[in-house]
Amino acid sequence: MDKRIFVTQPSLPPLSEFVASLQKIWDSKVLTNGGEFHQELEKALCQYLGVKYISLFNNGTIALLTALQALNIKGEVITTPYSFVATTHSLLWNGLTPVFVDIDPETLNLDPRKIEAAITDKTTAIMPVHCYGRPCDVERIGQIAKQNGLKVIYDAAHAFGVQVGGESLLNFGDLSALSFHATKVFNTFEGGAIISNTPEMKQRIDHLKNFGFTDEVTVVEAGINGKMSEVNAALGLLQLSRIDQNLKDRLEIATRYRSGLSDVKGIRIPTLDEGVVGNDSYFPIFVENDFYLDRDALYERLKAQNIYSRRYFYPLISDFPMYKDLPSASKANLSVAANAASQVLCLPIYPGLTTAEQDRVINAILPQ
Ligand code: T4K
Repeated sequence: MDKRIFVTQPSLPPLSEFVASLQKIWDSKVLTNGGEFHQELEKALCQYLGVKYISLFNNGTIALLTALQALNIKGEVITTPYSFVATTHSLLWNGLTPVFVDIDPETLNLDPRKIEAAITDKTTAIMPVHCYGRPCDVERIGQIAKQNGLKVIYDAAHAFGVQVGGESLLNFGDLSALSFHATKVFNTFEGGAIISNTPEMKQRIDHLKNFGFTDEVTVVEAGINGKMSEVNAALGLLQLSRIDQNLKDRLEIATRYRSGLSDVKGIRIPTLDEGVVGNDSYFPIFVENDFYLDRDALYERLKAQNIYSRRYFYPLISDFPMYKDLPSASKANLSVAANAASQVLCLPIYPGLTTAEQDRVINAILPQ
């Protein structure tokens, strides 16, 4: 049997480099609470990403929870059902009511044309997701938010390094939350961050992620422990030194998949708009009705050949038990998302996936 191929595999620096960083941590005995590696990584990421302020977190979910706290979000929040479940869980953990709005079939993100109809007098924010690192219609969402006095918190877990018109996608909205999980383009084992636009907001977020402490004896808010450790931050610095090569490797794989699969009847591969620099964090294909197999049959066929693709994002978040009874979770309200969830398959993509392995994936999909 051929070697197993998973949907992703984390990139790692040479162990010897990491051991050298660990030695420094062992020598200093500073393990966490905003040590040197933490500060250095914040600076390096601001520069690399082209953002003003960043606050590092222990994971993307706590970053989302904290972003909602930082903006005092209450009541109802408009969001997408087509995402990883952490997006909506962050609302529930803040005592907020998610209001699902359908997605656009091209961007696969919240459809701005449908947002306004979902706004009520309880709506205070929009939480869109740049799904697969594909940019939301940030201009239109920004206009809608402004006209209706709403905050925008982007779940940018997939959007590391993505640019639109030469600018970081992370600069749009009030806040953006990133994930540095092992499965992401840039990983710190576990990790995350919030991007903010003012020094006051960064400070508030930094207080919130450290129990609300502002000094040794003063607690100004009911904060949480969202801090990234020195071990994760040290790893992040090493990962950052290789990120450009990693993104290049991803682009090469995506290009090979595109050329191998673009003429296959019934397989739709979404493209990026002009002016967008993507990150190829995922490689979604959509298995349409005129393909010779249905999506689940193709998923099983790949699995039988030791290729572990994933159905990100099926089921829809709105189909999970804690959300399915919300009025906005109805199938009729979310038909585009339901269709995408029934057709999507994310193919393996990660630096180190060999051309022979890529061809194994392509050949396993081609009609036999
Ligand atoms: N918002 C969005 C839009 C997100 O996608 C996510 C996370 C979040 C928020 C929350 O961010 P974090 O709190 O996680 O920082 C994975 C990840 O656990 C999750 O981070 C990610 N989204 C989601 C899309 O995918 P699973 O359940 O699919 O992961 P798992 O363990 O099945 O891993 C997939 C494959 O990756 C494995 O088959 C093998 C490989 N793998 C995985 C891990 C963890 C490795 O080779 N090494 C590893 O350490 O959820």
